Amino acid sequence: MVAQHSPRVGILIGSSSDREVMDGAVAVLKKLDIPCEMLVRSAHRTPEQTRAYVESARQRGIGVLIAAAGMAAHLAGAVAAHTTLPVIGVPIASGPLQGQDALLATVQMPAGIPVATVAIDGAKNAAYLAAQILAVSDADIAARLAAERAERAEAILAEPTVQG
Ligand code: RP5
Repeated sequence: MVAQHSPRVGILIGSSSDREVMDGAVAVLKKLDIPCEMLVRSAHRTPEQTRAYVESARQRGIGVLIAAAGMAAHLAGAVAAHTTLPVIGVPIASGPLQGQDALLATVQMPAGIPVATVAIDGAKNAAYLAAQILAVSDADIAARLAAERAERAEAILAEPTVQG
């Protein structure tokens, strides 16, 4: 039995230096009222603890995993290797190549082990995509997503038209 407020989305970051960017994902999920948790787990520095977290995720009620890392970004791929839960990868703009390296490392997965890769530093879209995945079987989340989109469209249409 999974408690009502137990996390539905697990966010792994490769380093505490990724936290600032990924706070954007936490904020989106909070706005959509989707419980989540974010923790530092590295593919290279804590491989066993990363695996243990991923393997226990489903039974803890987590439906989607987000993995964010920079440079030689193997975290999302390593996470995907240990679960059939959907995994969303966020390449982080860190190091001299500013995320170009992480983007390629995250997106180029072998067949059968997918990682849904968002843009470099795409923390917010990772959260929206996680919400949309959960919304497939959760009508309340689907309704909140639809309302948020309508709100966003209204705000755009309320912008003034400037006559030249
Ligand atoms: C990656 O290397 C992390 O995800 C981070 O983006 C980058 C730098 O990590 P630190 O050296 O700041 O811990 O593994």
